[in-house]
Amino acid sequence: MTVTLNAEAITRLTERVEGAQTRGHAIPRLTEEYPAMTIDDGYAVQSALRARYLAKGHKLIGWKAGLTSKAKMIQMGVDVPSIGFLTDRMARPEGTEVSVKGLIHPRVECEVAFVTAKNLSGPGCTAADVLAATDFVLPAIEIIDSRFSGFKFDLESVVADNGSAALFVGGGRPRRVADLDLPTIGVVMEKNGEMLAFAAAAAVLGHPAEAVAMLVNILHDLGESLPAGSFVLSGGITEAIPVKPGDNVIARYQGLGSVSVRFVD
Ligand code: 0L1
Ligand code: MG
Repeated sequence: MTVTLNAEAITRLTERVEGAQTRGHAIPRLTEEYPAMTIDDGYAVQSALRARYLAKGHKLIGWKAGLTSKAKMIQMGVDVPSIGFLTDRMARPEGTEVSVKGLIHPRVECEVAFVTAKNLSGPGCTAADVLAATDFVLPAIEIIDSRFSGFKFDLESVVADNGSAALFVGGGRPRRVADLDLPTIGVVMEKNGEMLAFAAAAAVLGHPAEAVAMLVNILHDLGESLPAGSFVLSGGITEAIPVKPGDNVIARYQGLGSVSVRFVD
């Protein structure tokens, strides 16, 4: 870990990100004030942010891998995946209306979610370890929201902003991984009846379980592990699609059913 920021700077940045997330206002990327900030500094802010939410009674229910497909990396101009934490307050039920109130510039991503049955820890966690520890997988839509003005950001700032985590919806048909050829599963994303993106799950690091293994190894570097019963988003399979009130989004997963969300004010 190469943490260069002192404790006071980490606290200040954590309060700034928390304010932007909870009040829904955009802020300049953190590297404008701290140009030498490292990705590990970003994770130090993210860990402090997690501690603040948990102290307020939010429950940690899992983690998200982000920037795990070429489409997302190209879209965002980065070449390294990231992770973020997920809490109970971010979950929304499938098929219901999801309010975008308090979100700055929401976008949707279709992802494969994993639910674990055994603890996983790094270093050296592999995709095979992940598959052996997985209870089931299910389709999910992640609603991300970057808090940085004008979408100007960099990986250091995105990591501090918890990987743009905002809301997520799981649904479709949960399946055992042994019954699936996960990388070949096709996914189609539709908005308002128009097909906007499609890809196979292999777009996520060749196999979504690779993204979960990567996440577990980053967790190890942060002094954490992944407990049994965790919900893990493995990363957007296609590029992210902007949404606004009135939009209907449906993600169809071959053999896993579909997840839909209607966005409202
Ligand atoms: O879920 C993700 O892929 C994280 C994306 C971070 C950048 C963005 O806001 O799109
Ligand atoms: Mg995502």
